[in-house]
Amino acid sequence: MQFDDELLNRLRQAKRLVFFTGAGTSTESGVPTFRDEQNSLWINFDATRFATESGFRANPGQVWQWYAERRQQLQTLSPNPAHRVMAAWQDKTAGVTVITQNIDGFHQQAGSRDVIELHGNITANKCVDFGHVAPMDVNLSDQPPHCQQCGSLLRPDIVWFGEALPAVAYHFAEQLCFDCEVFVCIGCSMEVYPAASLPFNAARSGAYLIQINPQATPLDEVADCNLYGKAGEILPQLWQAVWQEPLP
Ligand code: BV8
Repeated sequence: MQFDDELLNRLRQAKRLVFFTGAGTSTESGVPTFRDEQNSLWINFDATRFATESGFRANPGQVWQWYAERRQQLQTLSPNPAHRVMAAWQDKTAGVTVITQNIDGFHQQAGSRDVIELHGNITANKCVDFGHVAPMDVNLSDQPPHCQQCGSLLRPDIVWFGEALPAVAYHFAEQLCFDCEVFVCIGCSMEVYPAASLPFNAARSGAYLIQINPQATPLDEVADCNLYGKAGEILPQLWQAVWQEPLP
């Protein structure tokens, strides 16, 4: 893939760079997306039953089991070159932050140190009544375990539909949109708010906005550069074009 000089210079000279990622970043790791192909999660599972608090309360065993199966699947998968390029970039640019909608933890596994998880992490649990954080080694039995502090049911500590995003995480993410010089949006359908507002905020604040996605999205018309293709293929090529050296 050919990249234009302005794109390469912007990435070389940036002091503050944000990678904003969605499910498309993990597609090449084997993780299903949510909306864009026949095996996507919300095409095969009703999000109102599996990704809302009311759905969990109506059928806690079914929802707990569904997330247990997703956790088990993720344990057999691993980060792909897209995650590894973003991790390597933090040793080239002083201020690199990953803001992710993903809950798979692959950015941290790949070595990214500054990661903001807007929608939580699938390995974490909390209780449904008071949000008491549960120990990581909780028995992931078939039925949801009970909170050791209040006895209510445990649930995945992730953001379901109709739930607020973690306030501190979202505040820092919003601030980064105003401060960064380059904002790279990777594998996002731009359909889920308020996270999807962040790339638009960055563009309005004067950041150079790059989008990597095989499909067009609502962000196309405001991006300074749309790179149509797979993140796991484009990012290693972009690394080579910017730094003129192989990916570590
Ligand atoms: C909230 C966790 C209010 C669970 C998820 C306006 C403002 C605020 C809210 C709303 C609003 N309008 C509507 C809402 C409500 C709702 C919403 O946005 N609904 C949409 C669907 C219309 N938002 C909410 O409910 C949010 N909460 O607003 O609360 C509030 C406020 C205060 C106090 C109380 C309440 C919560 C949203 C989070 C929901 N949680 N998941 C789980 O994972 O099980 S949603 C899910 O969507 C994931 O989190 C995911 O990250 C997110 C976004 O999806 P994408 O990551 O973009 O993935 P998708 O499959 O859609 O697209 C994949 C893309 O990758 C595609 O473009 C594809 O082309 C591309 N791709 C594919 N392969 C590759 C690739 N790209 C690169 N390389 C490849 N190889």
